[in-house]
Amino acid sequence: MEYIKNRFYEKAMKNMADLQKLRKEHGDVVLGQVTIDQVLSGMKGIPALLTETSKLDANEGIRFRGFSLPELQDKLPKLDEAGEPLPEGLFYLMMIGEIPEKEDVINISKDWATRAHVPQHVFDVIDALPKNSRPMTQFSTAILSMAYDSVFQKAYRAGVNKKFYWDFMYEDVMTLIARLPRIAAYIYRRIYHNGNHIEPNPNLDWAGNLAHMMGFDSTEVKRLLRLYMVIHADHEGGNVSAHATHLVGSALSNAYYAYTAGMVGLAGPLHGFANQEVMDWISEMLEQIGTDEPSDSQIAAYIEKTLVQGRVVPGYGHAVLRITDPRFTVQQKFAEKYIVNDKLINTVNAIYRVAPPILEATGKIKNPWPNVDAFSGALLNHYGITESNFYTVLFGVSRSLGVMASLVFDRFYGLPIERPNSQTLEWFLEKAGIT
Ligand code: AMX
Repeated sequence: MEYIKNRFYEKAMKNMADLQKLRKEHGDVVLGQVTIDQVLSGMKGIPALLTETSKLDANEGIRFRGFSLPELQDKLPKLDEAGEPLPEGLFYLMMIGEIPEKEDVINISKDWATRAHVPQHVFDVIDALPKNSRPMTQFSTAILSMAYDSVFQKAYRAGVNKKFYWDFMYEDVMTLIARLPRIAAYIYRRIYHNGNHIEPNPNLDWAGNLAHMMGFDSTEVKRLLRLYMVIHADHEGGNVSAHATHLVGSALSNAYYAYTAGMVGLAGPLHGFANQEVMDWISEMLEQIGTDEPSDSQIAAYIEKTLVQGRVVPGYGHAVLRITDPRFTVQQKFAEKYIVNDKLINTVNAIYRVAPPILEATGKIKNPWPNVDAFSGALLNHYGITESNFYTVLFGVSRSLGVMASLVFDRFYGLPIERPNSQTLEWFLEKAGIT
């Protein structure tokens, strides 16, 4: 679908003059001060990255090109009015900056369907790994194994002019995204369904096809995965998966390398793996209490115990947000709309009642409210996707939309190799006047 690429070019080109002006004429404008605390607390709050696709506000949550999640649920094209928006539409919005027409979304679906063929060696690589290796290990390894046919890499080696880098990057990005549902579903069926694989249906949308290939053909699961793929797609540029992708891409690594870097970051328990940790933590709690309908006071006691053990309560807290994550609320509303009396979802809601005041009372946790991962597992579980070890792969498939769109912008804007400055402890001590 050449016209989508052309639209991206036209829109992004309009920003180029501003960007060049910023660099040439306003490069010395001071953006703020950096404190020792900011550096030692993970560079929080330092404006250090240029990311177009979405912006996170601590007190409001994520906006994609200015649109909140509820606005997107209302405005992005859906297959039917009662359904959820197609993630293809969100990708268009992140790339072009405008809400697409339904036709644009269908065209992206078709484009991805034509690119979705996964080379046989990728399946061979997955099959060569032990079946019990973590799903994220299998996923990242599979992605990396596709790097050999990066068109960006080939063009670079052939000496293409740097002003065309973005064009080749766009091609890789579209192909990579297109292949992910097949790869994710292959890993899922390999691990949990004895390798009894399901072929893609090229007439389905990207998320619908993922549900289909995982073995779920109901309208309900397709609707859930469309929602899931939209809400996990992007969270501005500084989170670990987005930042790692961007950083590795800044060395002109190809999209497969850059996205793999993002995925191994997502696999960490403080980031995307938290969606599995939430499920493990709840299972442990229910097992120890001995009921699947715990009371608020039993949950409170278990949270206290977790804190005393020096562990985190997964699904709670955030590096930027200072409110209940709107991605949590969107899922909660989805459950209220479609699900009646699910015990696990009741427990998740009970934790939401109980946890924030306890976390707040510690005096050190900056955000006592739930994040996206506190709810997602319970929803998947309700619809029969019960294998929580797999959940971070689903997060990763979705996250490709944001980080890969950003990678095209990075190459379009010609952003340079990233190289912040590091200092020794002695230097910090001197700055603080301690030595
Ligand atoms: N349970 C217990 N302690 C927590 C906590 C939680 N949910 N959230 C934060 N804390 C602790 C931190 O570990 C830190 O302790 P320390 O001073 O002893 O090292 C202290 O509170 C201050 O941390 P913070 O500034 O509030 O958070 P942060 O920016 O350092 O970390 C996050 C943010 C998300 C990693 C943290 O809140 C956390 O570990 N949460 C649980 C894991 C989780 O849900 N991660 C998913 C986040 C969303 C995502 O990326 N998918």
